[in-house]
Amino acid sequence: MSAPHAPRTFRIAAIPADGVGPEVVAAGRTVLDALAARSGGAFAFDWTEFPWGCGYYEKTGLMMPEDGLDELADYDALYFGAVGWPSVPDHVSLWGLRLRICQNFDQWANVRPVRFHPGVVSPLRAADSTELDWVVVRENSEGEYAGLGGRNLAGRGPGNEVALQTALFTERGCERILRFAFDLARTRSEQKVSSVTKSNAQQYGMVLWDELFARVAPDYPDVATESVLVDAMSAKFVLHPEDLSVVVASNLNADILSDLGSALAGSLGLAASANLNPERRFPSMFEPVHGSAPDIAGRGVANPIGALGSAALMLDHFDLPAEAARLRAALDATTAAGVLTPDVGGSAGTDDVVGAVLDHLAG
Ligand code: GGG
Repeated sequence: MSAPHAPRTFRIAAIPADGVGPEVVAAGRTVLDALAARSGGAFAFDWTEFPWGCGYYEKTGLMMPEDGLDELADYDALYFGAVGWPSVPDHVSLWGLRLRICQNFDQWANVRPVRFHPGVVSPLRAADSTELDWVVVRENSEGEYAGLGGRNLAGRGPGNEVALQTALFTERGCERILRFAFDLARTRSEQKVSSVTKSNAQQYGMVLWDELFARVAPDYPDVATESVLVDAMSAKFVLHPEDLSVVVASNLNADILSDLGSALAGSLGLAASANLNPERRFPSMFEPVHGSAPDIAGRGVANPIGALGSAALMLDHFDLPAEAARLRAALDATTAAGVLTPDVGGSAGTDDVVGAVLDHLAG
């Protein structure tokens, strides 16, 4: 008699962090554990929670311990909530936790799918019946978020302060994210990559990006391409969403465009994301696109769909595509049934949404 398969146990570091982060991470853990319980022992999750974030900062002066990256390095994945709280300057909390993790673990590809959710009214869907199904690919390691620059330059007195914020574009960094976008486009029904810059005004880094896009594109003759300025692309998101499939842009531009995209889909609360280290030398991190939303924190009304969609991306990363599809189908069935939080026009609480998702998974 052959021995039963040993279950695959995925070790996950949960970092709920701030505001609504703990509520949506708890939602994700509940749903992922339910999927594991239904897998007949095929896989399991072993969770460790790290209580880092602005509360930790208030006690220690740090967003995470000095050796926090060492603590995370051996996990199979990181499941993140949201960072930011009014008592801590936003740049301190962001750089002290989320960006510290992304940059040190070389999570250079931030994948942000944007799509309609059944039952959710969106500004675009109200206008016509266009389907929306894009992926925004964000360069996640350099660009405008390279952390380069300075203030209080020598020789300038009060009232004359100058600040420099330098964007870094490397040939390696740009080329790898462009190839990532092309490879992703090849897996989709519409094989097209739209590259976004502002190279008419930013004449060094973004011109390098454009040149690399033109150099890489011939390696993917089966994929359609366009190069669009970011201002024009913002208009295109609204006016011609049907023209888009994979949109690749620098750190800042893609951050802005993906927020616009998720608002067009109905709410920032719906948007999922994966911060990937494609080489798998370091753990990748999965998190909703939304921030900590202090105005609704602790009220039980945070939309968990973005965090649950991020859990689906994590299942893809673990090579469990059928489980990821099952979870996405349960999310769609939940929104289609009108179980919606207030940000998408409903009156359901976070737990109601989780309950409905669990019911659909069980059904
Ligand atoms: N869950 C994502 C999150 O907490 N975002 C907060 C934020 O301000 N992020 C800026 C960024 O994505 O670079």
